[in-house]
Amino acid sequence: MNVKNYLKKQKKTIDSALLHYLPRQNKTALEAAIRYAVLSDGKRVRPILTLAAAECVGGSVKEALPAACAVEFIHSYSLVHDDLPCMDDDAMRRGRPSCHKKFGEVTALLAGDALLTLAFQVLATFKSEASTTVVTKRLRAIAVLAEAAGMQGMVGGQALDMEYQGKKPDLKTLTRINAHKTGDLISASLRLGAILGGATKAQEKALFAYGTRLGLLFQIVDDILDKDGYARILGSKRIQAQANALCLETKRQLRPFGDRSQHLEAIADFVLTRKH
Ligand code: GRG
Repeated sequence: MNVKNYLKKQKKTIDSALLHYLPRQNKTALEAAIRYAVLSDGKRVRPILTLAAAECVGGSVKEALPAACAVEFIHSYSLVHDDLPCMDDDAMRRGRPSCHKKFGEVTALLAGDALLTLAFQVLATFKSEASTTVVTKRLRAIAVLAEAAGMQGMVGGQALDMEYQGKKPDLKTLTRINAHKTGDLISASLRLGAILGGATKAQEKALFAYGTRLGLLFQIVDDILDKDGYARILGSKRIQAQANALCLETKRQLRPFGDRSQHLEAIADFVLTRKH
């Protein structure tokens, strides 16, 4: 299956799983805002990575799906909050008015809070007959996701980014901001897939190494597309060469998996060549 079809198929699986956890209807403004924030045209890159990581270690998509949804809920909340006037102040998101433009700041803020909480509810909810192994995996997943999303991770990166608003961070600071703001959730998406898929410690480490590099690649390509960040500091030619080299290094982390990692390899190429 080529990468486009693979991504389409996985996105469909994820979209219907997300629906399962969301309010059924827009009964209140809060419910409408929550559905609006999630059910828009996102690429679902992070949950796709979770499923691909689980597959890569021979695990089941079904077991990894709640974690994939949890990651997308965290990502959706972060976009809602990031667009608020007190943060990046963006009027548009995923090709339509951002959540606060549509529902007002109070409802958007609360929708983000609810999505953050929902992510952990999804991970912490399982059938009463769940095995000790499943419960242990879920507990680890909760800890990994909390660390990646919280003050040592995405929120910490966002705080540093806010500190540098209107200033030009040097390359080292920019890399620190991106590693946490964007990178930590991407690498956690892979770790979650590894954990739920039953990876060995060495496999989890390799997938995490792939994830940290992919996170940086994702941000570099974002900057190339926006002519911002790294592209502004290094120039478009140098940064494109760095992105190409980083993509190779990212894929090298998958060597231990042989053929099993073909989707993750294709995703790295997709991230490098994406146009939006
Ligand atoms: C508010 C706590 C808090 C954190 C915000 C995610 C984030 C942290 C900021 C977003 C700023 C931004 C546009 C960064 C560039 C990289 C990025 C995360 C892009 C959006 O992710 P995609 O391209 O979006 O995966 P879709 O819409 O496809 O889900």
